[in-house]
Amino acid sequence: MSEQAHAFFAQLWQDYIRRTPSADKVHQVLGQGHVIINDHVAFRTFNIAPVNLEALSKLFEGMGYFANGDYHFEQKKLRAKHFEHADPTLPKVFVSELLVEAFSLSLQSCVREMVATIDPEAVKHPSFLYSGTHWNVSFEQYQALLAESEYAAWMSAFGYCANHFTVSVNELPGYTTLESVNARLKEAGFTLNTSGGEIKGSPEVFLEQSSTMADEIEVEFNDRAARIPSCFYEFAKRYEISEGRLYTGFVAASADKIFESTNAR
Ligand code: OOG
Ligand code: NI
Repeated sequence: MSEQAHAFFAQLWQDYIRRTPSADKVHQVLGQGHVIINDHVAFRTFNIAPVNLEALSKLFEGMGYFANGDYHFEQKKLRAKHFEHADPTLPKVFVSELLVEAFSLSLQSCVREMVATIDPEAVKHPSFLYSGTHWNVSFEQYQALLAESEYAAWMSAFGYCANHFTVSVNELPGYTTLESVNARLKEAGFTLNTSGGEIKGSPEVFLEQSSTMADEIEVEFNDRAARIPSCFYEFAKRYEISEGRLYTGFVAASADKIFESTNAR
């Protein structure tokens, strides 16, 4: 089961770097030849069958993951869960879903049309999680979604893929603080997400996080092409909740700001 998960993340990474040109550069700058260990990977979806959080949870549970935390984001109208695996070399997984019924009827119908193009059979295989978009919206539709929900607009352009990978700073040779990681990234020319401060969280909540602002890439909409924010890289440092045991959860107040890494700069 763990072998299948390792193969899944290798495929997911290949798909992610196609729309995240800076990911390899992050590895070069921070890794200096060492292997980078990822703390977690994040996915986005809509709360509509057959692609809701529950459906995606089944894919991870099928790979040996178990759910271990629920999160709510009232303003952004999202909810999320995180998953962990008994194999400590596998990343944790953070999956959120948009509460579609909380938005305008026009957003709802646009999203429902997008979801209706998905073959429900495809959702039964983990490769669905890097299957991208199953629809092709116009740039005008993208902008209409953006006016209500950056998350909905991002989904319309990129669909199913890793939204970000996350460097585990605890396992990063040569660095002990997130401040020093951030300083190195800025020196190398990366733009960090400053929403809620460069560092979100603290040792008191057992988790500190920072992230780059998403790369901008050209996306082919059905009427024209446009450069828009794609995916980003996150950095996480975890603290012990008891001797030798690092916190494995997430912090909703910090996650709320990490979501903004796909905002336009
Ligand atoms: C997820 C944002 C939350 C974290 O580590 O708190 C998150 C997203 O942007 O889809 O990844
Ligand atoms: Ni994250």
